[in-house]
This record gives sequence, structure tokens and C-alpha cells, in this order.
Amino acid sequence: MSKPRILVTRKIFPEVIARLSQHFDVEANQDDVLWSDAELIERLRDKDGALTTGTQAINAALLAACAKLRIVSNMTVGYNNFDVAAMTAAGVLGTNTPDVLTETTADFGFALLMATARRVTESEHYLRAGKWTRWSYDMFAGAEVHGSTLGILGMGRIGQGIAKRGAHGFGMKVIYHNRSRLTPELEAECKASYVSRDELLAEADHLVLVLPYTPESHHAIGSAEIARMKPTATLINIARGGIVDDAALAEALMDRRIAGAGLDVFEGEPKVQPGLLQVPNVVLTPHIASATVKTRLKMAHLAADNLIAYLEGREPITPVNPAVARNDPGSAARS
Ligand code: 8YV
Repeated sequence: MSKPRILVTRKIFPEVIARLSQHFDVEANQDDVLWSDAELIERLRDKDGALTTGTQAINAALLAACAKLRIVSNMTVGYNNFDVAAMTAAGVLGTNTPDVLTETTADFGFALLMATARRVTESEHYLRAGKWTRWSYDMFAGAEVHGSTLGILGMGRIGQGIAKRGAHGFGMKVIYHNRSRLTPELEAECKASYVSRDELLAEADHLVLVLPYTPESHHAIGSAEIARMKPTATLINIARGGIVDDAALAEALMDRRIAGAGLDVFEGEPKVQPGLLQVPNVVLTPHIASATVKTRLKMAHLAADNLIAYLEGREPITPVNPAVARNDPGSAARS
């Protein structure tokens, strides 16, 4: 029997490609060419599965053109590149990579918070530019981290990781807002109190965004929300571009309506809102929150595990639309 055929859409660890090759006939984009939608469809037409990285849109048009496709395995926890309803309707399973990146991403959220509050990159640019000629009492004086109020919008696994770091490591008061409230046990573990969205905006000294990107969360933070924040507050986005109105944020930072922002994700990335590049009080990183070698390898292996399990007739490990796997339509139900 011939092996199932899969496409790996971006360059990933060679050892994971080697592992996949033991199970599948693999076409891998190890030259890391950025394909257009049409080029992606052309390569995916004859494939049973795909390993994607979150930058390829899996939508109704692609699904209609790729009738053999049974699974798309994202090497990410966020899957806003999936049209889940269209995938479910087409009988295509989607999988993601939760858990393996939680602590690493929470570490980075905290790194960005601290860099922003303590003005790390702004002061480094000053030093590199040769402007540091003497000590001054208020030079790059920033905001306190320990003992301050940490606000978290979106209290999933990564949000909880950030809460624990703040509460247990830095003695912060932790408040959060989420679609659903945590259990009392989890709230106690995170030492976090549930508040309304308005209270969160008004009370946080440092507001970290860790919610998924959906039509409802588009521009969840715009000029009206920023206006409710303390002028001394910092805003950290490690969730997704589009949750923050970047143009409104750039203006607010320019006018010092909040003290600073730390951004790992951007609307329309890798393009960055030009205004953000002009303001000094923002720390900018290129979507690297999960980027440690160890974690990226775990993510790639979990994405491979999902493909191997499902295409070999077993339960997927981390499905996002498990009904597809339960109904197990396979190619028969789609033909
Ligand atoms: C990925 C991420 O590196 O997992 C996620 O949701 O945002 C990152 O870990 C990124 O999505 C790759 O496209």
C-alpha cells in the first residue's frame, strides 16, 4: 500500500522531516519559499495531510480545491489561520500544539513586561548611540514590577502561567478577565481575582493580552480602552496582531497616554505599523514568544504526532474540531 502524502509548508527541523518520512511520502518546503495561496493549493491538491505554521490560511477556497485533504496540523497553539467551520464542513481535521509551549511563552510574556516597564531596549538604544555621558537621577526611570498590579486579559494556560510568575515570583496583585471564570482552585493556584473588563483596564499597572484572535477580539484594545488605562500603565501583546488597534496604540504612545507597550505580534505582520517604529516607549519583537530551540522542537514533534496518529487511523492528540475525528469521514465520506 502506498504511503499517505503530506506537505510541510515551511522549513522545520530536519529530524522531524526525517521522522515524518518514515510514515509518509513527504513534500517539504525546506527552502522556506513563501508560496502564494495558489501555489499552496497546487502543492496540496494531491496530499492527505499538511503540517502548517500558522501563516497559511486554510479556508473554504483551499478546501474546495484540495478534496483529498484529511488533516491540517498547525505547529502553533493559536489557529486563527484555520476557518474551523469550513474545515469541519469539509471533514478536514485541524490540530494545534497546546501545552508544550505554555511555560516558554509565559516566560517571554514576562520578559516583555519587564523590558517594557524598565525601558530596557529604549535605554540600550541610547547607550549604543553614544549618548550616555553621565548618571542622572531620573535616567530611564521606569515603572515598578514587583508589588504592582498585573492585569491579564485571556486566562487560558499561558495567562495562568503569567499570573503564577507575577503572583509567586514578584509579589504582584493579579487580576484577570476572561470569557469564563476559572475554578476557585485555579484562581487560588494563580492567586488571581476575576474582575470586569472595565476594572481590569482601570486597575492594571501592567496589562498582558493572552486571548485568542477571533472576530469578537478584533481591536479589543483601541483608543477607547487605552483611555481607560492608567497613564503610567504598560500594555503587553503576546497574543495576536489585530487584537490591538496598532495605529491607535502608536498615537497613544506618542501622546504618552500610557507609559509604554511591549509587542511580539502585529496587525498584518511581518509588516509593522510605521507609527510604532517612530515611538521610543515600545519594545518590539518579531513574534518569538515560543522561540526556544527546545520548545519549537516539541511543537514540531507534536504537529508530526498528530499527523501520524490520524493518518494511521488513531485518535489525534490535540484536535481543534474533534467532531471530525469522531465521525472519521476519511476520504470516503468526502468523495
Ligand atoms: C508560533 C504562536 O510560533 O503558537 C502560536 O500560536 O503564535 C507561535 O508559537 C507562530 O504562530 C508561528 O506561526
